[in-house]
Amino acid sequence: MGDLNFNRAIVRTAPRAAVNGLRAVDVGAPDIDALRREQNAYIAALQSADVTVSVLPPLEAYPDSLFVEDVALVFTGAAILLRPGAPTRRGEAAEIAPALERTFERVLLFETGTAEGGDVLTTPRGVYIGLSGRTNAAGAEALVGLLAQIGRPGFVVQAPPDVLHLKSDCALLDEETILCTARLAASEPFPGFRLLLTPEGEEGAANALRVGGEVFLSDAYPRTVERLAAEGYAIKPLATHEIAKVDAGLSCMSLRWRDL
Ligand code: CIR
Repeated sequence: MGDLNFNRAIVRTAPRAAVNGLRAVDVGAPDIDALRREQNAYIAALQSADVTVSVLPPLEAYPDSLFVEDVALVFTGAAILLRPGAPTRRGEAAEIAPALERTFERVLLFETGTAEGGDVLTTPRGVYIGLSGRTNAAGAEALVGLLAQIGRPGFVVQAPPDVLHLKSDCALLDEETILCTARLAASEPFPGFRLLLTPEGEEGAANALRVGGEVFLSDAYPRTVERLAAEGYAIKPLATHEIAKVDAGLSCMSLRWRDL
């Protein structure tokens, strides 16, 4: 259960510059106060699931820096510092390095290609790395090598076209079940897992997050909430209206691991 049963998380307060965050389609800038309310509700939800949350200070030079998931991978006792594919986000890795050094016994450095944590689905059976516009083949290969050093098998898969990250389209729900969009499931990327598909038109719901006994799910997708509730999952609906304007969902805003 180590990959589901987190008890620690790192988040970073949204800078005012988050209104300039990267987005594929501009539907208007997020409202910074409302975005911060969404982030605060997310932090509170982690805390009520008994996760100890370290909050890093905002970085005004990096509009997307609240999406800490993309700059590192974290595991019990070890972290891997990544190299984001988005040029405007590359400097975020150096900014988070001191917090990782303080927290983890080992911090492995990533040297070749690019990879973002949004493309990495960690499961108890292995770590799935999605090739996307942000994670390239050289980066994925380098990551497989680094994961091997900490005893985790890595598998390279393809994220669907026109999707930001692999995890824009999937989330681990339990040891054997993945919430997945139909467009990702079509390439059969997760052999041996049971897939629960997001209803058509609710693809955005796939960026969910299992924390302890609950699944954090965007409140914008009622049919997915219903589907997962019918499968017996306890749902924690959270607002994502503002962060969705900068292409983010519920996994993006934290780095999560189990501290023994
Ligand atoms: C970006 O384009 O990098 C940000 N606006 C959104 C990052 C979302 N991160 C994630 O899904 N892990």
